[in-house]
Amino acid sequence: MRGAAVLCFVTMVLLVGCREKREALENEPAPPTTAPANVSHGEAAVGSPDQPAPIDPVAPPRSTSRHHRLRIEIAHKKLTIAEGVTYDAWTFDNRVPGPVLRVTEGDTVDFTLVNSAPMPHSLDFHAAEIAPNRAYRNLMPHDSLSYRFVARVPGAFMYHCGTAPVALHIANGMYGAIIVDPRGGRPPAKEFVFVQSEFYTKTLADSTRMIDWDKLLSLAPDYVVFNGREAEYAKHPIPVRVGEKLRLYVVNAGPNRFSAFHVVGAIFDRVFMDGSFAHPLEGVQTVTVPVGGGAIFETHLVEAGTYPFVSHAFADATKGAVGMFEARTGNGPP
Ligand SMILES: [Cu+2]
Repeated sequence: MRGAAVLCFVTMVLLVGCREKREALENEPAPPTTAPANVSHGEAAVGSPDQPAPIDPVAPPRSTSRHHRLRIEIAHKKLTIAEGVTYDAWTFDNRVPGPVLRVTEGDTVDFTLVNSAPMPHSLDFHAAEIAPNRAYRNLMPHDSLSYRFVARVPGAFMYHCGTAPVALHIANGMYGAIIVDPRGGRPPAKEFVFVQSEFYTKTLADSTRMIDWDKLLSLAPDYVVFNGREAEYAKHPIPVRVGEKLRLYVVNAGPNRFSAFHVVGAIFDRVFMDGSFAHPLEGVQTVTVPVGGGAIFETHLVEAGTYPFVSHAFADATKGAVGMFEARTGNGPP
C-alpha cells in the first residue's frame, strides 16, 4: 500500500514537471517560417526604389578647400530607429549617425565641439593624430572645445564619443564617418556611405526605448542597422545603373558586432582596408569590417535586378543589417 502511494507521488511529480517544461517551450519564441519579402535574402520588407530613404546614403561631394572649419553640436534627442520605434538617443548634430565629414589628405581641420547635452561628452576622430587627453577630453554641459589637426592619412574613418563607458555612448548613437580622400582622388564612381551599428533597447512607460545595459554587455542587440535605421535601404532600395562603378565607404561603429560585409550577386573588384592603398584585396566576396574600423569597397552589378547588401553574420541581417541596390539599365538617372 505504501509502495503504491510513493509510485503515485512520483508519477504526479513527473507529470507536473513535463507540463511545466512543455509550457516553457510553448512560451519560447519560435523561428519565423515566412520571409518578410519574396526576394533573395528577403530579410526585410522591400519598398519602392522611387521613394528616397529619409537618411540619404549618397556620399557628400569632395571638397576642393585645403582648410576646413567643422563644428558639431552634441544634443540628446528622440529618434526613429525602426518602424514605430523611437529611441532616446545621444547625438552629434541631432542625427544618428552624425554627419558624414569629408576632407582630403593633408588638409587642415579646425574643429569645434559644442556640448548642448545635460551631461559630459567628447569626440574622438580616428582620422586625427593628436593627444587624446587634450583633444578628446570630456566636455561639460554648455562648454565647447576647439582644436586643429591635419588629416594626414586617406581612408574611411570612424568618429565617436570617447566618454566612459564608451560602449554606452556609442550604443546611444554617438558616432559617424569621416572620409579622407587621397590627394590625387579616386577614380569616378557612384559613392555611398554605410555606418553599421547596434541598438540595445528596453521600453519606457511612454513606449519610447532607451538603452538596456544588460543586453549591451551580453552582446544581444535588438537591432543591427546601416545608417541608424533597421533595414532602411530595403524599405527604400538604392537605385544604381547596371555596370557603373560603385564605391561603398563602410564604417562599423559597433559598439560590439563585427560586420561581415557582402553584396549578394556581386564580387568586390577591390577592397581597401580602412582605405589604405597597401595591399588592396581583389576579387573577394565578404570582408570583415571590425568594430572601430572601416573599409572602402568597389564593385559593379552585371545586370538589372535587386541586389541585397548585408552583414553576412545573418542574425544581424535579420535584426536589420540589410539593404538593397536596385540596378537599372538605360541612360537616364537610375
Ligand atoms: Cu558621449
